[in-house]
Amino acid sequence: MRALYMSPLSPYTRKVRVMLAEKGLAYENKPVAMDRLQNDYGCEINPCGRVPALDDNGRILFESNVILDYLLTQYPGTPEDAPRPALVPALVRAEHRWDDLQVLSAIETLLNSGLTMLRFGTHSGVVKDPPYLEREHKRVHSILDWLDKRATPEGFVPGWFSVLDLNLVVSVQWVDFRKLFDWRGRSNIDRLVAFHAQRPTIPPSHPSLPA
Ligand SMILES: N[C@@H](CCC(=O)N[C@@H](CS)C(=O)NCC(=O)O)C(=O)O
Repeated sequence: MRALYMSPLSPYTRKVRVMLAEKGLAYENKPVAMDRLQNDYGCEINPCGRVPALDDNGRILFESNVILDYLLTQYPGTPEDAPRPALVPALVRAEHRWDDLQVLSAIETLLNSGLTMLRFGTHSGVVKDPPYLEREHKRVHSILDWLDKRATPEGFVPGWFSVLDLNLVVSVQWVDFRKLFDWRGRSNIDRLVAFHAQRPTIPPSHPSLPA
């Protein structure tokens, strides 16, 4: 049995949904009501009390990028009709390990800033963004400038669909869905996102669609 503890609008959950689709792995969705979290979810599934978490035949994993790493390692194959470019075989490239891990961390920080804006900005009901959100806006633009220098129009790892690409596409599509900030206007990132957003495994889990 394979089950994904999830929330339909969660970008972190979506990364795992895309990877499960890439691998052609069947699973059951287990929606988690974050506002009415049962204590046994924290005790038995994810001590952080967050989604996603994956139960893969009794092995429980949490943290989206750890789950992606697990799925790539544990299920090295892809279906015969898998989309092109091919999915990378590993979370990061051995020969570019530190560069790739930094890109992943920067995208994670961008998404965290987006969540902070969602929780404490005008979306949370306040009339005006509190001044400390200015810092989050500066941060995301600094990250985007930095990422643009490391990206190519066809991805962070040209010739492949990488976990870095997956993280970025899902993050900026969620930012658009929540109307948090304008990430566009950088040529490599704009083209990278347009290129990989077409991939058949990406659109079905878009947050605007029913789960
Ligand atoms: N670093 C975690 C972040 C997961 C996360 O923040 N998930 C959100 C949903 S988008 C959540 O569960 N929030 C509920 C909470 O923080 O209480 C990951 O990559 O899985």
